[in-house]
Amino acid sequence: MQGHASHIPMDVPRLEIDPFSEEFLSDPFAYHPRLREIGPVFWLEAIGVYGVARHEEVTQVLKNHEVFVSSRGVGLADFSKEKPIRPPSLLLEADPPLHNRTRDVMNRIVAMPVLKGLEDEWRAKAKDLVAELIRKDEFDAVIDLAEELPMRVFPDAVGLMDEGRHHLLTYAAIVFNAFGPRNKIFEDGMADAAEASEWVAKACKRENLKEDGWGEAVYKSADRGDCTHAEAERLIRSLLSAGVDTTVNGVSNLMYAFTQFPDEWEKMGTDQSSTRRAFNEGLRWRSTVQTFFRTAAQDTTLANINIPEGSKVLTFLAAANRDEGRWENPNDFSVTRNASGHVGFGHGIHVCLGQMVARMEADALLSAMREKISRITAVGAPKIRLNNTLCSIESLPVKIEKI
Ligand code: HEM
Ligand code: OVM
Repeated sequence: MQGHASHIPMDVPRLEIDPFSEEFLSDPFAYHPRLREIGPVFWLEAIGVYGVARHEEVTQVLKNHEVFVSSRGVGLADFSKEKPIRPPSLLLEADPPLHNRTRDVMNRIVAMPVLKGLEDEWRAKAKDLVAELIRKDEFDAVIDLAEELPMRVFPDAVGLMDEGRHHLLTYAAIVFNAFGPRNKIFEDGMADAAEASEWVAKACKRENLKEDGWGEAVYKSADRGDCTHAEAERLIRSLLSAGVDTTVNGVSNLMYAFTQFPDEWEKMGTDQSSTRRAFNEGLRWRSTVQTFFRTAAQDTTLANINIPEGSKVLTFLAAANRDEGRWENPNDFSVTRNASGHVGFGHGIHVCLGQMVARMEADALLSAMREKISRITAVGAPKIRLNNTLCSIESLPVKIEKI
């Protein structure tokens, strides 16, 4: 079976719970305390991999990219043994020196001056959206809000063709499911896979990208010789894979946080330092990207435990972000907390390329909302969407009070 190492380690605590089971993924936060308590490193029998759930070991694994590599896949599948479902990402699934080169190319595409040039437009779009929302007293914070803003700003920034943009969310769900095992959650998501993948492949082609977007900018880097044209196409695929579903669910999870802690909304100001702090705290409190794997490229030790070459190690980012050894009252969502040091965007050389993009979307939305809305409360139970990697919400009915 996939992921099953032949050896069973005797020197680490072993856990039966499957972190990709429906029970676990329906409420991962209920299981995280056990993962953190059992020891700094544990063995997950159900999938035959090591796990780390404390802030200290999660950051260590992510920092030590020479030993804990990404090129063998950041999902359960070991690319040295199994064929990946798609050609590997040149960023996420690459090690130095390739990664240095591709990351340099892409850092320039989403550099601060580029983003600053889009800020006014994004803030205006956020204000329009909020004006539409506050005409109603109740709306769905996922469908009407969290899915709307990223879909109004991101595809335009990349310069994507207009037709078929809805495939972006389907495609991302498939990509994030594929980091886990080939379970029912993965199979169910594969229903629309062919169509969505074909659309994404087409959207990444130079002839289908608009002149003034990030996509064409990547091809211009290739014209200058910073990467090949085939690499440019694959790098644009990274933007399409990681750029929408992440921010959608980042906003959904933040709105869920506010419904659970309704007094926090009024404590947040409209200025950038307030909205930034709140979004960061949302990512700590309910991390959108729950887990990523690494593969040990050599025999090594972690917290004095031997990890043999070829072992997969599952890093529980979301659990690290609620480690009581690192955070005070970690289960409280507090917009005044300084959540920096959270690993919701990862850590080390693979730290999120698009974090400033995500932050700018969130700032625009939160400040526009906070200017018009004094309180947000839930009016129905949220509906969770199961995904092997993402903490995802399908529906979150809310009621607002206007200022
Ligand atoms: C990497 C989370 C938004 C593009 C990562 C990683 C995490 C993450 C945890 C680290 C992966 C690893 O260590 O293996 C998030 C979250 C987001 C978000 C929570 C929103 C709230 C975005 C956006 C983009 C993006 C908007 C595109 C503009 C990428 C790319 C990588 C990455 C390309 C791979 C970087 C590399 O390997 O060097 N993200 N992300 N992300 N993210 Fe994001
Ligand atoms: C990529 C990619 C895909 C999914 C997620 C991600 C969170 C990156 O294709 O580079 O980062």
